[in-house]
Amino acid sequence: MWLKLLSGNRILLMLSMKIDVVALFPEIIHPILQAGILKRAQGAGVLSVNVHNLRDFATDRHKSVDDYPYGGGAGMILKPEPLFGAVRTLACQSDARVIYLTPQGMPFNQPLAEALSLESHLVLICGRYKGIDERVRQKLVTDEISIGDYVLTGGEIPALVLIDTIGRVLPGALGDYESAQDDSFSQELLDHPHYTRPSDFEGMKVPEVLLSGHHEKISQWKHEESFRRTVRRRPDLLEKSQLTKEDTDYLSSSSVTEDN
Ligand code: 4FV
Repeated sequence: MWLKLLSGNRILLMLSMKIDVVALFPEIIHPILQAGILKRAQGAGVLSVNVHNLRDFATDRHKSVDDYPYGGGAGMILKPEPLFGAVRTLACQSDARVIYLTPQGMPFNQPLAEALSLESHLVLICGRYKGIDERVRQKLVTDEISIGDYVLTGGEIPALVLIDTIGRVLPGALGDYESAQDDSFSQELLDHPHYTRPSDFEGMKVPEVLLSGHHEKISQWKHEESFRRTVRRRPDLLEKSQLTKEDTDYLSSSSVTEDN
């Protein structure tokens, strides 16, 4: 943790986060960490990610990590010994959040990512096959998180979703610190349309207001577009968002349905 002096003598408290990942296929995870914002965040010291092969914690001479389920049924279960060995080794000195990625977990979303980004140490357990022995969940796991209501072949991709989403909101990870502020979901509204040069592409023109330099009108356009897009595509998000008087007027106005 260290302090970074920003312009206008604002001080930024630089937190660094450590993430340990326990996976049966660590090779799936490495490439994603060596590119873009995640690579820069590690280079800037705000994030360190260590990926561990579960098989390295196997205790029997066959290095087995899975076995048949008691009570029968299809699929294999990840054994307790390697998982207990891994978590006890990795989370011993710290008050780490031990997160098991599973379809039975709490839904992952932006507010949860921002909450987890305040932690100093996460240990991510990636499942495989039918799942993990229940005693790991009872004794070691502090949080169960799902990235969505579908079934993947393994927990490696969900772990990467967490690392990427959390990594980019760590102070100092993104170039200009402010940019995560106006993302989709950070205001509980979907993001507004974006345009760049040329202002006229094959006859398709950029909205005049964006070329006006009139900041008040531009931010009003951005909010209205975000709001309309949210009304059309994700009205469920509106329950959580603070609506302006204009928003509620718009909702009660007839033009809601007209907007395609
Ligand atoms: C998953 C999800 C997920 C279930 C069986 C791994 C798989 C296999 N994890 N959100 N959806 N996990 O599908 O987090 O063990």
